[in-house]
Formats: sequence, C-alpha cells, structure tokens
Amino acid sequence: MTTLALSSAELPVFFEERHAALAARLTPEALAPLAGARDAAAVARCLGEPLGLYAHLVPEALGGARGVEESAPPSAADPTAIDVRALVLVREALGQVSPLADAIFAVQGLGSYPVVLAGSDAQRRAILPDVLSGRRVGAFALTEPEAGSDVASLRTEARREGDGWVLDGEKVLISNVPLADHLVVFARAVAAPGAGGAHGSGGAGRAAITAFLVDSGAPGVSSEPLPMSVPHPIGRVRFAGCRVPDSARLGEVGGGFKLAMQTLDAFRISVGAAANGMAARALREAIAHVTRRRQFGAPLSEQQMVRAYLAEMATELDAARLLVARAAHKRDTAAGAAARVSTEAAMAKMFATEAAQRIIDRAVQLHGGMGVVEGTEVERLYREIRPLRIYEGTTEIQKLIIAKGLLERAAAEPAADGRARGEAR
Ligand code: COS
Repeated sequence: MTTLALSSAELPVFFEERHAALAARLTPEALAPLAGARDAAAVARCLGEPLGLYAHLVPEALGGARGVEESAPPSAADPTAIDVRALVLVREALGQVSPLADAIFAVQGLGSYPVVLAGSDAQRRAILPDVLSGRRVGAFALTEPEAGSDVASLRTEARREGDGWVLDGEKVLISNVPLADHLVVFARAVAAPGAGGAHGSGGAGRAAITAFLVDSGAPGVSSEPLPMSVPHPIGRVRFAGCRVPDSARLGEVGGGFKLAMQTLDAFRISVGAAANGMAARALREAIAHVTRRRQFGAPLSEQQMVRAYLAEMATELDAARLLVARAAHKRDTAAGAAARVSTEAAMAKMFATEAAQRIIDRAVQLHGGMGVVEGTEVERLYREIRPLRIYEGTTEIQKLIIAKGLLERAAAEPAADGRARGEAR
C-alpha cells in the first residue's frame, strides 16, 4: 500500500519502528477525508477525531501518542518532549494531501506546545485533552503589525492590575484565529501605574515578554479574518482592556521570548517536512504529466531537458528530506525539549522550503500553460508553498540563526594552531 511519509522507509537510520508503523498508517486512503476539503472547521475536527493526529502534538506523559518501541529514547525522560520525527512524518503526509490541513495541524501545535512546556497542571488539564480530540483549536499570537522577525520589539502590553493583568495591543497574521478557542499571547509585562518600573527586568526588549493563555471569546478580545493568497484561516486580533487572572500566565514573567523560541525550534523542523510533502506531490504530478503528454512525436519525458529537470527536483527533495530527518533525529535524541537544535532546525526549514519552491516552480514549467490554470494541482501548490518561506521565521532569519550557531561553535573550538580563535598571532 502506498504511504505518504516516505522519509521513514527511505531513511531508516533516522527513524525507529514506531515511526515506520506511523508512516504505514499515513496512506492516501486514511487521509482521503482531507483531500480537497475546504471547510477549515471540519478539517480541524477531523484531524482530532477520527484521525487522531493531534496526539503527535502532545507528549505521552500528558496524554499524547504512545511510543511503541521497547527501548525508550533518551528524551522519554523529559515529560515535555514531543516526538518530532512523528511530527515530521505527519506533516510530510499532510503536505501532500492537504496543505490546508497541514497548516491547521501545525498551528494547533504552536497553540498548545507552550502549554506543554510552561503550563501549570491546571492549564494542561484544561487545554490538552480537548486539543487532542479536536474539540478545541489553539493559535499562537506572536506577530504584530510592527514586530514580525524582530520579536523583541513587540508592543502588546500586559499591565499588572490587582491580582491579574490587562492586555492591550494588536496581533496580525495569526493562523487559526477564525477557528481558535484559545490564544497563546505574547505581551510585554509592565507594572501597574505608580508601582515603579516594569515587571521582571525593565520592560524593554525581550526581558519583559511574557506569555498568556487567553480565551478567544474573552471580553476585550476581537478578531477579523484576513483573506490570503491561499484560503487558510488566518486573521488579526485586538486586545482592548482584556482582563485575565494571573493564573492565565504561561510560565514566568519575562519567560515569553524563550518559550516562543523553544516552540518555534520544534516546529520549524516540521515546516521543512510540510514543504517536502508539497514538493513530493509536485514531483509526482510532474512525472505523471511528462510521461502522458506527447510533443514532437514522443512523450515529454523523452526530452533531455525534461529529464534534467526531474533529476534536479528529485535530488533537491532528497537533500531536503535528509536535513529534516537529521534535525528531527537530533531534537528527539539529544537531550529532550531542552536541547538546542536551532542551527539544524534553521537549516532544515530554510533549505526544504526554498527547495520546494524551486521544485514546484519546475513542476509548473513542465505542465506548460496548464500549470498556471487556476485550480490545477501544481498551480495550487505554487500558491501553497509560498508562505512557508516566510512563516515561523523567514529564510533570512534562518540564515542569521545558522551563521550565529556556526560562529559560536567556531569560537568555542581551538584553531588549527592550538590558539583560541581571534587570539593575536
Ligand atoms: N531555545 C531556548 N532559548 C533560546 C532559543 C531557543 N530556541 N533561541 C534563543 N534563545 C535564548 C538565547 O539563549 C538568549 O538567551 P540569553 O539572553 O539568556 O542568552 C535569548 O533567547 C536571545 O537569543 P538570541 O540572542 O539568539 O536572540 P536574537 O535577538 O539575536 O535573535 C531571532 C532572535 C531574530 C532569531 C528571533 O527573534 C527570531 O527567531 N525571529 C523570527 C521570529 C519568527 O519566527 N516569527 C514568526 C512568528 S510565528 S509564524
């Protein structure tokens, strides 16, 4: 039977038996209810029940998917670690079948993983069971009109008042907002007027950023959808005097920046996997087209230039899969959720999304005029892939993260002549 998550079978060195079992379940037949679906709310529910895929967003210790291998991975000791390789397999399969379902699935993760990482027992109990079943949808409210890549400059304020907080500000480009029951909101904590200074360490930069779990229907919260180039549920959220109790705070005052980065580290790897899924679908469509379509008296696949395209597409896809599998494997086996895999995650996200854009563009080219007719599979993929090079950190931000990691490693290693790097000769 065809499976959609090819990585596990083709790259066994990075995967374990439980991953092969999961990949075998991710068949076109199993995911058929999602193919071509347009009703975002129905897709969000279906991913929970009957498909049970949200189980891969929550660690086993908190009710998520069970690992089936006999020797537990080292990360099993960390109750907040999720199986990123499982996440990668699910997103590669969803990317092939339904980029809409993939986006909803991923944001359900971004909207719940901060609760896994930093939530109190009460917050976890209130949120995670319904996240798993799909009765509840979450969103990750980080980006603002004036704070995209530069997270530390976000302006939404959480003002301490009495025993709670009052949120004021605006978030934009927040996926899942039209469906969301709760929002993980990142805001700048400031002390009550007259209380002297800001909370935590000064209110400036990243030191004051604090996360809150806010009901999307709470008084003072309003939202509106944003129509995008792809029909995904996404929108703008405003907070105007939105009062929440201190028990809505997720983690420490000032812990929001790290919480956002830890969440993105895990999920950026899976963005690469979704891109691989879309690229794999485009390659399949391209092969079907060039073997069927005849020009100059022969199938297009007889043309050397067409073959060169196919060779480049397949090689880039496999290179991207290797980077994604390497990053996911390292994230799962290094030291659990606390392990930093920022460099590998950024490489996987950057390369896979950029490669998928090139692969899909070639698939469009190979389809000729039909490739730009609205509604054909490759035309749809051409629009679907574009946001992946931007969301969860642009390609340019990934380059900064990679270079920073590289330079830090180089600075920590002695140079070939035994001197510390930068030491005068
Ligand atoms: N896990 C844990 N801690 C992390 C971390 C991670 N993945 N990434 C950064 N940190 C910590 C660092 O260790 C550092 O801590 P200390 O101050 O204790 O040393 C702190 O956070 C700041 O890190 P860094 O110096 O790398 O931050 P910069 O301001 O230089 O860079 C970038 C931050 C630009 C990389 C970050 O703002 C970013 O990723 N921007 C893109 C945001 C994004 O993806 N937006 C899309 C929104 S979701 S669709």
